[in-house]
Amino acid sequence: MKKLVLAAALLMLGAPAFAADIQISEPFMRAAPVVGGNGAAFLVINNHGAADRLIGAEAAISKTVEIHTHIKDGDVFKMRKVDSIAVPMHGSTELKPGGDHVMFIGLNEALKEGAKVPVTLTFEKAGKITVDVPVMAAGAMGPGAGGAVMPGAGGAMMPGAGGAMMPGMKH
Ligand SMILES: [Cu+2]
Repeated sequence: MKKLVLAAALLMLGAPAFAADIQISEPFMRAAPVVGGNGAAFLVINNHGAADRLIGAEAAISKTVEIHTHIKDGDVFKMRKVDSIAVPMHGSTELKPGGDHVMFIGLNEALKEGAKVPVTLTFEKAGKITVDVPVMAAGAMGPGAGGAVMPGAGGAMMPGAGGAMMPGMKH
């Protein structure tokens, strides 16, 4: 029943019917003060249809947008670009800090807390879905956490890395 209501709502908004199977919830990204730096967005992909895959993302806020995951290399978590993220049939996939995320490389502008950033996600079957992603505090762990900031996680810099953010801390 919930699915039917959602589908009807999307149709009224003029969204393509085929995108109704995919629903995005709890999107957020972290404030990032440095133009030319990096940002990351996190969200939950809910799939009410057949298995699908997130295959790309676009946004005007940065020169490059990639889909990233974290891999454990010894004791260190490192980010790595991936071609796609699987979304199971009638299941959900969570993009969250420390795991999968949408990565914005080379920000055209600073990401200020309180702003909303349109991000277009491309799915193999459902096509393109644009989400307004709210910018939360640096180090925020998500909307469900009440905007709680992980101590020491906001804007940690890796010494000698030319100002690069420490991947494990940033995401
Ligand atoms: Cu990343």
